[in-house]
Amino acid sequence: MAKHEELPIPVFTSLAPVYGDGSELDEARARYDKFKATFHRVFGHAPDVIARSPGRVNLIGEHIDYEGYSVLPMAIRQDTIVAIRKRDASESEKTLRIANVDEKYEMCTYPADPDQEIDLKNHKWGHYFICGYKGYHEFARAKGVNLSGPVGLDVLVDGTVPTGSGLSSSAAFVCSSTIAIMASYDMNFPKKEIAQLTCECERHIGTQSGGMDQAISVMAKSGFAELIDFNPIRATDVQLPAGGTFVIAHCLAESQKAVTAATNYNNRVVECRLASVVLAVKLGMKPQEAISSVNTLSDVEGMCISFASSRGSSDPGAAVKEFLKEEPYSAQDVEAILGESLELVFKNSPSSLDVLKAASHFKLHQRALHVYSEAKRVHAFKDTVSSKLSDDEKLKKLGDLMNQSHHSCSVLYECSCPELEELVKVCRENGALGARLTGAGWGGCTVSLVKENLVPQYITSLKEHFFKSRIERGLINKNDLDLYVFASKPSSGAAIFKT
Ligand code: NG1
Ligand code: MG
Repeated sequence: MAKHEELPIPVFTSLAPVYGDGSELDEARARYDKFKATFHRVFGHAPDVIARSPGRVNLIGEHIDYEGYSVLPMAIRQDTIVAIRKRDASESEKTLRIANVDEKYEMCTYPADPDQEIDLKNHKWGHYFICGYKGYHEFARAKGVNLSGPVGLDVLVDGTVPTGSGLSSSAAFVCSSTIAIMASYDMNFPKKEIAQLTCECERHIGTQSGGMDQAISVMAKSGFAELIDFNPIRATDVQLPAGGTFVIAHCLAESQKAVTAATNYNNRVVECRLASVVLAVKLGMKPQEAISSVNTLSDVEGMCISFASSRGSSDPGAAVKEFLKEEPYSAQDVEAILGESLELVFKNSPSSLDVLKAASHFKLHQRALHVYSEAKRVHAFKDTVSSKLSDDEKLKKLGDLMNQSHHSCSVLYECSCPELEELVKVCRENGALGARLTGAGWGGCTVSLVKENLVPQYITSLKEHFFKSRIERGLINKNDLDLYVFASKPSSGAAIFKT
């Protein structure tokens, strides 16, 4: 039997394989009926095809995918659906019209030219569709497929993943767009190729993302979390222990990653790159060779472990403690070690040059220690799940690992924020076995592991101790509470619906 990741995106003629057969299916039916009616109202035709792709919650393994390390997310029920109808060129002008069921997002219009530049200085919600559009054309071209375009597209989007929340609304949108575009050309490819492709698509928005979000959104299987490996992308099913449930809660600070990339997300990618190149040089590699061949901390892990073993340890962190100073590095400090200006080191990466402009120092020691320790925690999590411990013992250990992960994100990686810290504290005080920020951080959600039988009471306590005062302050509407705190089961990945 072909491996899961070798299979193409499933194509369905009904919603049940994705949305089950309970009340969720009834809700999905109502949503899709309304969606199709809206499409007809806006564009005067029915769509050719609809694709869906879910958001995700990352259980453990934060800010390490772009360093080449495995992560362990699960898909959530909330998703983005994208409907497309191709207009042939004779029918009207060659434009992409992208509408949203949510009126707060105004219709965006773009030229149909797949080589258009995305105007990153003027962020618009429709840019995420264009990421998929550009990326899919590049992919097809590389495969030698002729897309006989450009034509015009009518596009409608409906997303239920809360934005800026660390639940990957962006990947849900980019993946569903890319897959809908692919399906509108009546094509399909193995999931692992689509996971790789969609990751490259999303980089058109200017974040130097790893591939976790797209990989899980494309490859998820209902009932399982997945261990995602990179280079090459691979997904291994992880059956979570019985008796535990993951609860997601929003700290109500929104993180707009596409807008803050230079100081937050891309900054950390650059710091990790500098840490790995400096480590390589300290461990004996020639600076020019390090600059040209070392990109991530996983590239220098072997060298770090060789050093560690000379000290009787197997922990690459031993090399970090020995060779990277705890005090922040200035650009000049790093340039003195590398014998090269940082502008030249990053000359091929405009978004990294933006980081250099915005940064006054680089915390190489802390970022590298986080990455190496977090990479180990992912494997400890997976090993715990498949160990012979009782379910209760497993849950306790998984909770501890989640707490350690949060500590590392907060103290070493500094991607938390006061609201997330408060919420994590409230989660732990109210019975979570473990709680941590999830996703990029700097706002967004926490994920906590809770004994299944305590979930209703736990959610009530979070409402009381975290959300109530925020409702009183008018930050959120009481009726929307269930959007901000909910339990989540592992759901299924991307799908195509032919109507
Ligand atoms: P979110 O939470 O969606 O912003 C981001 C990256 C991931 C990963 C996490 C941190 C994108 C699309 N996603 O996720 O690849 O690096 O942060 O673990 O940039
Ligand atoms: Mg995102």
